[in-house]
Amino acid sequence: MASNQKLLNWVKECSELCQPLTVEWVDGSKEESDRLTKLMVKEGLATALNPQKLPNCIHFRSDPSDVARVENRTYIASRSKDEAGPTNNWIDPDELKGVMKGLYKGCMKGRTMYVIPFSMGPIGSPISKIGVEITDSPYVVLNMGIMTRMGTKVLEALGENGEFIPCLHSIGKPLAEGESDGGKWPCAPIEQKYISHFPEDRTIWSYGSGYGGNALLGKKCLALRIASAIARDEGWLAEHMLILCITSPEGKKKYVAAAFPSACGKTNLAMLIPTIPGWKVETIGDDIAWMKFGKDGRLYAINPEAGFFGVAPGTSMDSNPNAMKAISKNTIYTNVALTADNDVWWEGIGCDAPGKLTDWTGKEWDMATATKPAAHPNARFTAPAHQCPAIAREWDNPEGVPISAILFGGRRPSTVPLIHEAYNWEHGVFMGSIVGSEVTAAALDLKAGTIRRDPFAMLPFCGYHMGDYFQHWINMGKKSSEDKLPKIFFVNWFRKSSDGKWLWPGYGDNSRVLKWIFQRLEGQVKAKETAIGFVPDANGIDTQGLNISGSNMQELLNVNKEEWLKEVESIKEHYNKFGNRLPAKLWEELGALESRLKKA
Ligand code: SAT
Ligand code: MN
Repeated sequence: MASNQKLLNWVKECSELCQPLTVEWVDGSKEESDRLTKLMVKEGLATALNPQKLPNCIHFRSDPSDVARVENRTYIASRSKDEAGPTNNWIDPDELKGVMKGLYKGCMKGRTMYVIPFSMGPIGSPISKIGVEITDSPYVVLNMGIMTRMGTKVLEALGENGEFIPCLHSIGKPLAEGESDGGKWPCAPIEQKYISHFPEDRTIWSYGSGYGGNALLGKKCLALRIASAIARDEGWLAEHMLILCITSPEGKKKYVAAAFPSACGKTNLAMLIPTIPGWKVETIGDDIAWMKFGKDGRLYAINPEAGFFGVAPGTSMDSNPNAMKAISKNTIYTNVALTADNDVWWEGIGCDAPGKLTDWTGKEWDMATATKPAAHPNARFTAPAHQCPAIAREWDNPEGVPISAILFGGRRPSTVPLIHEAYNWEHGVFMGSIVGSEVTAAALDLKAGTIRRDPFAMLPFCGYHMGDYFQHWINMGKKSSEDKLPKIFFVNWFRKSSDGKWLWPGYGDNSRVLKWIFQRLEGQVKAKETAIGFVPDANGIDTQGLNISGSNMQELLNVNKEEWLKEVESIKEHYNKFGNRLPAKLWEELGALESRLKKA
């Protein structure tokens, strides 16, 4: 039982407001997750999967309206609108709290209120933070048990006077006496969904959705939106980045962090199996990095999470064998399709559907006649990080790992070369600020296929004014010296030829690009100085054993002046959105790029 008076008071306040049937403190034990699983299976909300094929795995089908983050219902309710900036939805915090208190009143009737103490990052690490999520969703409890360090051990670490971030969540579907969910995933209609952040109070209030980033409040809400505001105040970085370790054939290790927008292959890169002999890649994290300077002036990163909440479709033994192995047991599947013998299936799993399936909506599905995918494109797996065969031994080291390189990237069919390197930190910040990507299914309310700017892959996740966030990145570079700061690179695995074909094989062959980065860090390889940064020489990328034509390679590394001058115009439009809070330094970088291009 908790001894933290602030926590006890808050739990009491929430239970008086939400009026649950009972309050249960989550301990994080195996008995507890077994009990909750059984309960949900019994109520028809979950399916226990085939224990021979997928031991201790369960399957959930969400409501068809509750399948992804809802950006148009996500709010940064800072005291002033200007503080939230042009990229966030804003409502006055008092007004929003008023509306939400109305919704929370009695919202847990007929349900259990779970109190989930959790730690983002290894318990006791100087970089970690403790949160407590209150929820009426056992699905959330089970997922948080995988995605975070959860339960009694966190309460102990919190102690009597420890600080925690309060995260209140309700699915927004009270039950009348004797009523049950009737086997249907409970959630509120879209206009009642609110994913709200109060950055000054360091508080999260989420209502109406049971899904992923809307409901697992440690992830995007705490570890990115609230943490980014804390990080600005405390002088560190909370980023939407994977972390990996690359080891050369000589046994030298380097740690790399990389920011790509959602569904651009962060998980695949984090778990990559190199196709070049002698090189090794190990995983530290696949989605979020918290980074602080160490006493030695280097930037140290931890993965604040303890599991992977990955996109299932497209994951196969070809695209990501490490992920496939990681999700072979103790995994929660959401919105994938089921086979007749309760195995899972999804588009891009690497084999045809074995007979008729039940699709993610619960209907019979036949590959021969299907008009819609069997798995939702944003179907997910939730799996413990330690189950990944490529997990680095140091993945949960409380000290973190020293970062040598930071990568930015996105889906860019044209213009952006396979890889280029920034001239210095500030040029690298410029690169981060112009990240853009083709839109995919991870965000519900955007048109697929268009390109949107997604600076630092943080567009939906920055908890304050993005112009100030850019300035914070510039300021971070002043805290150390250029030789100790990570070098910054920009990658693009998604460039296409003029006839619309992928130019680069991607996946394991991305190790060839990582090798170039490694060699640049070691000063082992020269590069070509172009208007946009350093680009590999014609023979810079190791293509041995790869069936790729010289002309494709040339196209991949090409910096086209006309295309880039168009890009400059589009960056100006992008920058104008931030008004006078866009750091002057970035306008300077853009001007310098333009004049380099014109001279080229
Ligand atoms: O639903 S999550 O926010 O956890 C995943 C994503 O959309 O990137
Ligand atoms: Mn993500």
